[in-house]
Amino acid sequence: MRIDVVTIFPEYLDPLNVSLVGKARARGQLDVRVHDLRQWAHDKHNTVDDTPYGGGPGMVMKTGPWGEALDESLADGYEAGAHLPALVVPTPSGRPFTQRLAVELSARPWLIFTPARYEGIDTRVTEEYATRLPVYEVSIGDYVLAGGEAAVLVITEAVARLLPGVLGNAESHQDDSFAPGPMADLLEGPVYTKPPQWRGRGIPEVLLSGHHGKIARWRRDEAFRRTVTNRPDLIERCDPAAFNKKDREMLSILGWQPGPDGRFGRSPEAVEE
Ligand code: JB8
Repeated sequence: MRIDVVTIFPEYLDPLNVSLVGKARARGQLDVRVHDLRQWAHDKHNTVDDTPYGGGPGMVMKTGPWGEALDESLADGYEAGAHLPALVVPTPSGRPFTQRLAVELSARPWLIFTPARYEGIDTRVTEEYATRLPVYEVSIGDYVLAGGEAAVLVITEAVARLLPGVLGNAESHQDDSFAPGPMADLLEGPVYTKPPQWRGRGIPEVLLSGHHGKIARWRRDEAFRRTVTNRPDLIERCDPAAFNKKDREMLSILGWQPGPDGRFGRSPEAVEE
């Protein structure tokens, strides 16, 4: 996969040289090019922003530098043999970034990220490139960053670990919270390793029992416990056909019952805390 990033803070992307993504680059599985947007700002002060039409606070990133940066990055990638680029635009107004979207992006050969600063990029830039390319406006969560660079780090890591050969067997992603697969709709429960006693705290006996069936059931119960507490929305939107008898027992213990539509919700008599 090829990834281009155009930014006014190229140093902000230095973490892409570290750990999983850094290793994928060193192995040639990922070709990352970081570009300084100011290369394409031609006035004396390398201006990339201007005041917003219609007034209001802050500044807006200008069309000119982004247009030249994207045209040149596109031409360079095509010459290098890459094809079907998709533009990924981090913005708090974008669609939520999810594991499903990470999987979709990981199937593309070439991503171009345009992390903005200030109040964002003049809308005509994404409009223009959307006539030629798939454009994904993406938000990594309901909070506001000072710019899109941290979102690029997040999205790149989530995507890179899905590329063939990037994760070793030891760090396989089959069972991750949010990975498509058996645990798709529940969070993962607690995990333990050596030593067996630490500051008076032991290991749940079932994990030492060697009963694989009981261990799997315990893990699923703990997954329900954690999901009910931290992400009740995940239970509410679950297809109830995904729950077996033991699942339903656990949900009942946790104060959840099927409603008229079969979907689970918190029992009316269940009291918080
Ligand atoms: C200026 O919170 B965010 C985000 C915030 C931003 C920009 C991009 C993304 C650009 N502020 O996802």
